[in-house]
Amino acid sequence: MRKTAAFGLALSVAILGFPAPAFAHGQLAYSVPANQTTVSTTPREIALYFTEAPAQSATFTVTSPDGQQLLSGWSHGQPSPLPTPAQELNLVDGKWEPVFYRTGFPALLTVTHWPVQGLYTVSYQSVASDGDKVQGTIRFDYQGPMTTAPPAPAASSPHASSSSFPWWFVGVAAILLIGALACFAPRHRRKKAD
Ligand SMILES: [Cu+2]
Repeated sequence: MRKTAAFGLALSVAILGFPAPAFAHGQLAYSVPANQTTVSTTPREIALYFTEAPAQSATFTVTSPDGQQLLSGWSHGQPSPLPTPAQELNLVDGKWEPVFYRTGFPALLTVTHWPVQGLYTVSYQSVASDGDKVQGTIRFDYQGPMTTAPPAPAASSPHASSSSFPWWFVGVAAILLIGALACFAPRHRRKKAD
């Protein structure tokens, strides 16, 4: 009897102290490539599907078997149906009720290149909308062709920089500045004349 009580206490401490992933929200439900699989193609990106859209502040890494960082950026993708519903638990009137999520909200991670074959590690770190920690790691075995790194974004490549830099913003800022100067300058002069 005492043993059972002790076990029950230990169990509740374990549950309270170390919440299982199912107790947390906004978790990873699915990925392409999937965890613990072998990849023989050359994906341009890795898709991580969460049960809610990952926070803008989420961070990701893609690490090659030899430790190279290969993430060049990420974006939110189109929500799409999960192949199998993901279960999370919601506390309803003091009871944990299972909730099934059928839609995945992806983070699309762009990979610079695939320098070697072997075990790649993808990690994610975010915070769910209710404050739950969202973090974990997936691994897959890349057996596709090795690809080379794209040319480094050099300063001698004005084309690349002009396409991403919002020059229109500079134009708008300049117009606003000129407008502001035009408004303030005469008043200042008049005051001085007085
Ligand atoms: Cu939660």
